[in-house]
Amino acid sequence: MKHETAVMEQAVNLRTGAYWMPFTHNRYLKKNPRSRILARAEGAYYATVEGRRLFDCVSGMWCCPLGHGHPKIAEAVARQVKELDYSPAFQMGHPKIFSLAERIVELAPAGMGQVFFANSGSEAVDTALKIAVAYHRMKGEAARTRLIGRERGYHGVGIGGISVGGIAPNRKMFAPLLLQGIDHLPHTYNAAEMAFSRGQPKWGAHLADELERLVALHDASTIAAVIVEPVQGSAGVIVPPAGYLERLRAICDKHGILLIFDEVITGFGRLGEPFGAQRFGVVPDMITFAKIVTNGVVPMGGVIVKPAIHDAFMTGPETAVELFHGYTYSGHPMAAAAAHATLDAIEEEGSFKRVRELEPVLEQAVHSLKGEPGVADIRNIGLVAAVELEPLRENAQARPGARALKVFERAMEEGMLFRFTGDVIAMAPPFISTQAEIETMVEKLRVVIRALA
Ligand code: PXG
Repeated sequence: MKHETAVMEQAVNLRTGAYWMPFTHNRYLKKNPRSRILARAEGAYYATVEGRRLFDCVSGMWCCPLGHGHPKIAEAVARQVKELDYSPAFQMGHPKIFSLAERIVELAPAGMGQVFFANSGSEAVDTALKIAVAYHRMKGEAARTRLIGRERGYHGVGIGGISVGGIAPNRKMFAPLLLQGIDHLPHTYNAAEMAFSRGQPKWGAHLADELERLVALHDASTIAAVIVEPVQGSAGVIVPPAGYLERLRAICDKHGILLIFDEVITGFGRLGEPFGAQRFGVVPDMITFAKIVTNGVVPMGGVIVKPAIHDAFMTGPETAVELFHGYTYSGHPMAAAAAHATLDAIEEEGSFKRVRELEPVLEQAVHSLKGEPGVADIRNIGLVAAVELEPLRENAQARPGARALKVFERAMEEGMLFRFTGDVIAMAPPFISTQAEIETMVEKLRVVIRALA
């Protein structure tokens, strides 16, 4: 009770000035913050400080699919803090991080060998880019420095990640900092060809051939790696066309270019398989992950690499450091404990199978919104879906994002916490959702869309 009272008091007396909120409209939110302040969470629901219960339609920010306050994860973390709270990351280790690396390799597609740990998706991405460039140098191909990303790609907010990323507002403020020698593949979204696709669109595999064009332009000998999200998440759920990733793989193989899958969102079950790599049957050379690996409870990210990449560094004197890279908190014991408990829970609860069972439920439900006012497209795969709305217009001028913001706010009144980017409403419900909860989520979205029409 004491704690409850303290939480409520903090909420009533909330002073918002000192906290500069990330990726947030600070001035707008701070005018009326209380509807956005979360006090607690349990299972698939949040509660705001105002006492409103919200269904967690995006699993936190894609990271908490096993539900909040998972007893096994909570217990593992509590035990770990008493047993070994921190262990130096360089030149030292602790048992749980070795066994976690082994478990992650086992879950990954056959052919992966080692894991390098970081603390976020952004760090994982910058780590992978550094490994890619350094790998070629170790192999005597130091001219392979060029990195290729994709339009509308999101790879976090590190300097490397925004350079290969393709979301314009994340780049333009920082233009002088962007890495040199970067190029981008075109994104694969084409409304005319693929609107209202269920799962992978049939059109668009040929867009992978744009990589051949970039190879012809820059020469393969200058290209280190291509990085793509198997499913583009932040850009509003863009599902890869059938055959597209296979073709990227083939072109990378042909030219000795490393293929990196950024699986920060798709890793650990979101697509009904451990990784997107397995879902799409395409094995990259490196996989970046974060988010679900700890169910969002403790920050953790990392890069899974093929043994050939790791082994290329294992040369020189045995007493020399092989890779001059790492973080104070790489492989943090708390994160390792949370990750082990998360992987246990995924196994025990049959999460991958559950996602495959829920996929058609979400697909059926969300596509029933076709024809509702202002709905321009609906896309889905695994336990992810997006509804793209037509932008609001004022005096014939489009106001991007305005309609989705209204939907987001109104949906909170209906007890639903969605995510929106631009005019896309994203859904990535917890794996523990029931069929009824998923159907209700979509029905509430329908109510909101109609109410705002
Ligand atoms: N790569 C990918 C593919 C991501 O989706 C990152 C890297 C960066 O991870 P960190 O842990 O540094 O934030 C991400 C993060 C959204 C949303 O709703 C997506 C992310 C983060 C927050 C919101 O689109 N993705």
